[in-house]
Amino acid sequence: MRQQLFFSPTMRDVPQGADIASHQLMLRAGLIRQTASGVYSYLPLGKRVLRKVEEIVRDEMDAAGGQEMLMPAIQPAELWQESGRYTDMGPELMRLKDRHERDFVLGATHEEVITSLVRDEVTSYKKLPMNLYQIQTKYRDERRPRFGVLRSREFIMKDAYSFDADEEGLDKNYQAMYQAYSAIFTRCGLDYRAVEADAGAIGGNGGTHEFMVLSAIGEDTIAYSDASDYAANLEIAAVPDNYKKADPAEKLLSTTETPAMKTIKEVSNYLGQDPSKLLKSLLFIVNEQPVLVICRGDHEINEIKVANAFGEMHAELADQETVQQVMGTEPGFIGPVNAPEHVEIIADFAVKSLNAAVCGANEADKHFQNVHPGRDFQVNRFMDLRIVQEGDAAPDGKGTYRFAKGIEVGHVFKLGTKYSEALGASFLDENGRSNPIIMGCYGIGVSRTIAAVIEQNHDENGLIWPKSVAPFDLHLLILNTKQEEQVKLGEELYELLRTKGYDVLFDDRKERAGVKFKDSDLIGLPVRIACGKKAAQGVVEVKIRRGGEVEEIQVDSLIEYLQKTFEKLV
Ligand code: 9G3
Repeated sequence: MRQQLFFSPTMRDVPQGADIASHQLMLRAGLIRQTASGVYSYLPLGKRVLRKVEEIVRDEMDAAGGQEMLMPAIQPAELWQESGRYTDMGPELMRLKDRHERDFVLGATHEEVITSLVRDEVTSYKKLPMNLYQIQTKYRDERRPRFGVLRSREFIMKDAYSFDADEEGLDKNYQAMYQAYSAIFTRCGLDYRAVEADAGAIGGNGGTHEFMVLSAIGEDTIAYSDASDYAANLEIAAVPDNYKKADPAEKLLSTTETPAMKTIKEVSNYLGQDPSKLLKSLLFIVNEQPVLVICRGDHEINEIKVANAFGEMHAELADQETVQQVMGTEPGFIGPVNAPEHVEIIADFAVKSLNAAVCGANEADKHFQNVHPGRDFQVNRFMDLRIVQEGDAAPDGKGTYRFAKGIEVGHVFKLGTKYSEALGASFLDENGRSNPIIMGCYGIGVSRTIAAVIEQNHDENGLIWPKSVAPFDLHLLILNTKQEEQVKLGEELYELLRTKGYDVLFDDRKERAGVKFKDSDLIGLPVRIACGKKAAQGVVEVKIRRGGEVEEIQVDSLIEYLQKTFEKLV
């Protein structure tokens, strides 16, 4: 490709509003341009990278038994009404009406469409297992799109759906996808971890893993063990129940004036008690029922674990007046002692060991001291309810938790029969009995993967493409287009390299050498060949972008040098 006519406008300066490297570099190197907030055009350079990533995805998905297809982005609302998600999903689900005033959604995902397709076409166990996938544009109306294509409102996803007659079949498909994802992200040159995750908006009853690319700008926090390969999204990272039962109470329960002392910090300072001796009491509403959730004062309640404790998707904190109405006082003074009968009390495991704690007295400006969980109040269930902290014991009994930030690029779910039952996708088994099809679903953020690759592969001069996803293999430069011998050598090499199968970006522009070098470092192709002052002697300068090594190479040994170089290249 001759760069003179190639549509890849580069930018010298960091564009306003682009706060992370991948967003800045995708704009500056001419991969994308913003069309609207969270909506991007992929320019030819960006489209080439998309195609490289998609080809790796296709290769591994097909090898794992996936069958590629393509579903519509415009989906009839009826399907989402059948699954119940038309009302469940908020403004993030983009909705529209057609010319006949019929309701449609813009596809945020495709469980409804694929399940309705399969229910009409697959009715016998003989047609199972099946794994269908697509690479297609998704729409999610993010409230605050940011970080370029990392959190955009339109993005490219590979989404796959597996269909099995039984759980063993699902496990096999799940494992096949798990392996395929590991191969895909490895081939993209990514440093990633597969972590246990929360099912979130999809529901389903089985396991689920997220594939996280380690990056300081990642929005997710990974909690991993420093002595095993256990890793989980912080949202669901578990703590083991290795708290010993409390010693017997030594003192009687007593009431203390704590005027306007509401927060853990205020009460702890006022009473001179360490936060780990305090009880934090939060009133949640789950399934319209009030639940008092207790944890140690130095811990944080994990709302997702509270919801999961009741098999719900959401558990929200009660607002001030609900607390007043249910507990008889304001949030800062509620507690489990003498709590109203109908309020269920659940407590984090760590509460078990306290024997002289402090908690709200369910009266304004008063707290109890010397509270003993077994004596002064009953806990319906001790559970793992808190957000783990670095240093906590990892649940597999090996080592302790460390945290890292991650970018979610893949997510695999065991769906079970949630959608097949909701939409009536069943099959006749060998005994002629009808059963709901067992499903799994598996997503990769293809456009997000590009940004993740950039986050892990750039320096102060620009991009550093891993060879597997680079938009071109080589950058061939003529340093001075006024020098006849440089032009001649450049043209000859352009032909030669292409006949040898290299994908070449040929910088034939009438620009100064300095500009060409800067643009070449910015675009970040793996290897750069410059025809400069020594062109007449048949010598070119070759630079490896990663590491910056530069060598002068005789043209007649260039092909051999490139073959050896590409073998070693990441
Ligand atoms: C929606 C909207 C946003 C969503 C969803 C639905 C996330 C939604 C989860 C999934 C699950 C899997 C198939 C490929 C792999 C991921 N955000 N999820 O279902 F309507 Cl607005 O998408 N889907």
